[in-house]
Amino acid sequence: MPNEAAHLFAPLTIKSVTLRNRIGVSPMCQYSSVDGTATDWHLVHLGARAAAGAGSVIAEATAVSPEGRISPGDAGLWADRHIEPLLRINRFVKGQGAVPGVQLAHAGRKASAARPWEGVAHLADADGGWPTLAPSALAFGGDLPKVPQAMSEADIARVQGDFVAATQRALAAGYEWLEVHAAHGYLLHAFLSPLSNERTDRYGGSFENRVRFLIETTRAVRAVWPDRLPLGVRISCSDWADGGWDIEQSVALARLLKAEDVDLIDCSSGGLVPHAKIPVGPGYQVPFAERIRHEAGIATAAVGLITAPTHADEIVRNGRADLVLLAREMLRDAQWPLRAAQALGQTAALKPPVQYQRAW
Ligand code: 531
Repeated sequence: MPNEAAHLFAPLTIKSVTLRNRIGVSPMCQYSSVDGTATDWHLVHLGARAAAGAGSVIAEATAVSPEGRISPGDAGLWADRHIEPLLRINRFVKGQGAVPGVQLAHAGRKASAARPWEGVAHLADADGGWPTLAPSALAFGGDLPKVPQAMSEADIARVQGDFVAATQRALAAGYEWLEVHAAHGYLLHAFLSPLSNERTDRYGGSFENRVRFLIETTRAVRAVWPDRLPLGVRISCSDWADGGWDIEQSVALARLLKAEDVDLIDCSSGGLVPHAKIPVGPGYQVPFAERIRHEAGIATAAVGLITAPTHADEIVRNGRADLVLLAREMLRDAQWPLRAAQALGQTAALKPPVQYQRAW
């Protein structure tokens, strides 16, 4: 556990990787890849935020297989052709002093959907939709009514293999931080929650059975992701729904993931059912990060409606989380880290790029 005298601009070392500060760019879908391949958009989008001083820049949910995409525009690491364009981006990100990260994902029953600006709903087969997979044949509902196929043990083994292969490609693509996406109602989260997992085999029913798919997948990923590099897991700490997954189970899961040599839990919530009652507000998920950090003794990232530099700094100073991830705020203001350094009197800790220094 890093020392408690940390603040937003204190470095953070996990395994052999040091982040220059506690500010991370949260993985945010751009839906702008071409058959999974990154474009100039991604270079500019991620590169600009690295240049502006983020400690880590975590690339969007990146699918481990074509059917694991949320939309046809999702990023991918299911093929070797995906590597070179990402390597170019990651060399730039690293050259700007940020740690390049990626979130590996499988969208499960929420896959095969339109890009948000094209309607967000499940795609009809005629519009390029594809069959979806999940622990049980239960649809998410709402805009995502497709009933998924309940996965066989062979499907489970194949998808775990896809996560392993994507991890190996991520290493080749120059990433130094890997996050497994087990949140927001996607495949791995769907196995965790009793609201989406009605299996009667060893992957369903008890807590131990419902976490099995994530634990097995994380173990397989850890085995090929170098020990010297940080591995994180994003979870939804609560489904915010009766009978669903909750923070108590999340603390127990975090302890199990720590035992698998996971270095950090990225604490989000929701996404499992359309009727979740989420008390959204500034830092509404920070209490989850704080509880897991103290009760499971593992580093955590806080995310969710964090916009003010003083709020982000307070989260770190009070030991509520080790890292603060900004999502939409980073879309509004790529220069947030530089502005935060000024606001917090930390301009000695973070300089603008030399090309921009005369402007700050
Ligand atoms: C927003 C979201 C947050 C929390 C629960 C559900 C959804 N994001 C999540 C993104 C995709 C776009 C919507 C991912 O996690 C990939």
